[in-house]
Amino acid sequence: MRENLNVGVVGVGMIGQDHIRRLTKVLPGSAVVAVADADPERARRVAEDVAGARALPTGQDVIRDDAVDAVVVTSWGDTHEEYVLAAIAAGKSVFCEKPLATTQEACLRILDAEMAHGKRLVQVGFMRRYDAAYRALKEVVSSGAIGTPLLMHSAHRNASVPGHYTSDMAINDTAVHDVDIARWLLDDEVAAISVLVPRRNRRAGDLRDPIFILLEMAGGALVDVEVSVNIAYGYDIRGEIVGETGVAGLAESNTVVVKREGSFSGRMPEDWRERFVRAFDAELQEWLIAAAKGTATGPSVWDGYAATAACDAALAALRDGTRKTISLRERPSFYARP
Ligand code: ISE
Repeated sequence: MRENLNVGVVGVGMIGQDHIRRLTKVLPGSAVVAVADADPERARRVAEDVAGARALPTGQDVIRDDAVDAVVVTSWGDTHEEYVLAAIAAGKSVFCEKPLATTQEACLRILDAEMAHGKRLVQVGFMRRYDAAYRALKEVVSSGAIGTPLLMHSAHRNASVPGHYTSDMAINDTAVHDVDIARWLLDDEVAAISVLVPRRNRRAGDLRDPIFILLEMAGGALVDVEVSVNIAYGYDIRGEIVGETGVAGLAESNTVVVKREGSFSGRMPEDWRERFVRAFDAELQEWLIAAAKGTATGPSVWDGYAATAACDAALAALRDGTRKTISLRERPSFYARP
């Protein structure tokens, strides 16, 4: 097992730089030794700020570099397949930010490659599974305290989104988290999906915002997902599960309530980096531990495939307004439930 893991980072935008910060300043056991980005000048600037890191021309160069033991893929979603496949071919553990890939066909190519390799190498960045509040919610549901889950309500609210954000990203870059967390909390697969679009938020420009997604789980539970990406007041993640004998839901994420002048208030996170900062730390710490042993744990390629398959169906439902059924490949024992 490697004592100190040399990590290569492919894609040094917002999340890539945040992961470099946690790998070099927060978590023990690793060093960032190589970075690359579609913008070479940005890669050069980022490398300058990381002791011992080199900016290389391409993501492939980072993955192939002999000094790199393991790879973090934080590039554009459309490029994830190329880089994850290259890491598997190089036999290097890889942390891939969500989505695993932007189509289910691409996810299946990764799945076939990892199975051919013979052991897990890929962890997918579904960080909500490492969030203390979601872990507490799963504990309540798994304990049977509220009976069999019947419904789940999920709301995913961004205060705003960057200019490059598209209506499709509301599903395959944003709602993909809600799909994965519903699968994880309910321990079930999505069997069918419908998408409705209410009147547009006037702050949304050309984006279809908000959107309403209905997941029909294979076991019979229903999950409704609200995706609002111009909600203005803050970054607000809601989750509640309705069981036969009770309900369990995420509490407000603020740690302090201020009461003064006849009112009370609490702080809203600005964005996902603030709301899930501890969860991001925990997921990367788990990855480092497994990568030091030359493997991967946590959210798997199967989880990435199942979430993207649901998002593919949601995009199709968004386009023609009809309900879509989802039929996944039979789950291989290689990806058996833990
Ligand atoms: C972003 O990529 C994330 O993963 C965040 O968790 C999500 O809230 C945001 O909407 C996405 O764009």
